[in-house]
Amino acid sequence: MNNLTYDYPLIRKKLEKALDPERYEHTLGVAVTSRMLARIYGADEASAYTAGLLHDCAKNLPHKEKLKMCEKEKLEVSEVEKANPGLLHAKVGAIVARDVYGISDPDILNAIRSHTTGRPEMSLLEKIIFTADYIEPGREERPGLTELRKEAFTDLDECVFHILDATLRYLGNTAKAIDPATRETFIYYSDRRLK
Ligand code: DGI
Ligand code: FE
Ligand code: FE
Repeated sequence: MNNLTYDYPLIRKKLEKALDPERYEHTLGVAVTSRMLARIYGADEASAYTAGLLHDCAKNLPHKEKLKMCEKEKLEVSEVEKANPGLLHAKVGAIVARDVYGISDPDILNAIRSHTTGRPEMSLLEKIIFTADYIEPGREERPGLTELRKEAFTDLDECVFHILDATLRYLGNTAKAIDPATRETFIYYSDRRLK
């Protein structure tokens, strides 16, 4: 249980300045959805709301700035990330959440870091943020989204698997490079279903 309290009005005010209006709306949708999932699955609701609010806090930073921060933090930037610097908003987001928003809870920082690609053996909070990001009410319709929105509240691991499956299909159609983490996460959650 996390006994920390967070100044949500202040966090929201800073986020509203840092993000474009659509991204800010998305962020509120992810935060509330994460909180509902936390209640269903017995995760800490404050952590879920906080991680949901902050998961995209680096989304509107210029690519150059994200790359600079990775260098400063000695974070490795892979070839796939160099070709798709948008991916960096997740790992840079964890740094911004720590340094700009004062978050120290490692589970919250991990949930921000892993929210785009996922990772094998995600914590409950990480799975909640990963899922809420995909299903929040403001997300535009896409094939299977109605079913995923139901499944998120009944079988979280199966929903994580289906989101990864949909993401890999989408990436296959756009010919964008797949991050090894996305593939590893897919294989991990695919293998677990068969056990
Ligand atoms: O930041 P959001 O738009 O809310 O959502 P997100 O952080 O899940 O990012 C979504 C984008 O990330 C979407 O366009 C697909 C892309 N993405 C996810 N996994 C990979 C990926 N892009 C590449 N190139 N490779 C991946 O493995
Ligand atoms: Fe994101
Ligand atoms: Fe998001």
